[in-house]
Amino acid sequence: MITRRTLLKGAGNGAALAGSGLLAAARARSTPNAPSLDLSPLLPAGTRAQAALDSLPGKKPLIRLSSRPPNYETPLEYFRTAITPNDAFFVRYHLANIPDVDAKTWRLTIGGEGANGLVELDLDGLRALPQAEVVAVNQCSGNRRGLFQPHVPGVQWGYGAMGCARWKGARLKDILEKAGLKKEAIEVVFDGADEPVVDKTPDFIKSIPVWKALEETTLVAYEMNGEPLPHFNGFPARLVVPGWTGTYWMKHLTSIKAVTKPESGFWMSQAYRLPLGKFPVVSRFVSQETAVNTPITEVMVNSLITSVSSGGRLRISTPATIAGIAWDGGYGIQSVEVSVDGGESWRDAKLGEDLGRFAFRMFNYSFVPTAEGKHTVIARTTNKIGQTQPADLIQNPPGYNHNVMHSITLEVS
Ligand SMILES: Nc1nc2c(c(=O)[nH]1)N[C@H]1C(S)=C(S)[C@@H](COP(=O)(O)O)O[C@H]1N2
Ligand SMILES: [Mo]
Repeated sequence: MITRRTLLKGAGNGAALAGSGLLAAARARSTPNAPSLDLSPLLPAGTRAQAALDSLPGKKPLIRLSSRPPNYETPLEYFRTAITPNDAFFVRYHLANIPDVDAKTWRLTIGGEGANGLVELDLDGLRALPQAEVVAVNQCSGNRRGLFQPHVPGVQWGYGAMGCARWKGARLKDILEKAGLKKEAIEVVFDGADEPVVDKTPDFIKSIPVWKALEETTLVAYEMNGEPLPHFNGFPARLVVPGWTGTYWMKHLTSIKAVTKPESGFWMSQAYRLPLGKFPVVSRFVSQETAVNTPITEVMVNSLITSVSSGGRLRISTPATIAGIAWDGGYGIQSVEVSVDGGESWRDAKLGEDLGRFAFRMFNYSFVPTAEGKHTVIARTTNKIGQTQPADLIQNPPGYNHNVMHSITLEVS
């Protein structure tokens, strides 16, 4: 059970650090051991009544939103570094039957009517292909759904249905080349080893357009932050689609098919769709568009304040740092602005190391609070193509693409 007391306690810890100027030191420390107690920052009352900290095998305690299928969110404190540790990386599944995949017997088949032949790769065969690396954010389309007002149904994610890792694997284009791609191929379709428990639930099958499949940065990854993929993040191999939301990042990948007609299964034709024209999307999936909706594609420009939780305290006349992370769909971060007066005035934050255009970019802003009382602190990112975070939520029935500016309240005394 998450009580008001544990929430306040969690917030207080961060604030004490900020006030004493130890925040930078705390951020510099490696993986924190104790998960944050701040389980439901700013979420409408009751939406996450079932949330609790719980450990899956091989994982730190994460925020459990459901266990069958496992849906576990990363607590805020793990976003104080640009790379999210494997054992704290969020877990999202649609289907409850998730087999332990044996690396020795695992096979990946590549074929489909849009390919010239059928090829089978084992793990050694995959590893023998030229290796590529990319640091990229994997963010669930429904990240922050729990913050939607009015409420929308679905997993009530807070801020942590995302993570950023260094992925290593083979380029999908090199894998496709093994089977040979026909000119008529328009999409590439992916399936994983997990299955529905009940027959009437459709298998989780996803596709991407051929142009996205052929991008240098689209990988079939077998390593995450220098380690084999954790079981719950897709062991032994998963698709990595930098710039696009997590739904396309097929885990426990077993089948790749090039096709000449749009994939029509439930998870493409019914789910993960957005009303047309609502979001400033550059990267389109034209073969899946209809007159009324479009599949979700790229990640929206966004940011998150992670150095301190809402409700924290700052000491007057004492230097304080507001820090966090910024990211977008791969256009690159132009600037992060921070307001400490509820949006009246804005100052540029300092940007941290650039780990590549698909990665989390850290930011920090230091100031000395001079007035007592409540301060509303807000962060706003602008990317290199001029997209910026909205002040108001862009409503949509499935609760996707929440990228409203993150706003927290701090008490100065
Ligand atoms: N096999 C399989 N792959 C999957 C899914 C799934 O249910 N099964 N869910 C997708 C969704 S919606 C997301 S957001 C990401 C989450 O990746 P993670 O669990 O490694 O954090 O995996 C994607 N790949
Ligand atoms: Mo997702």
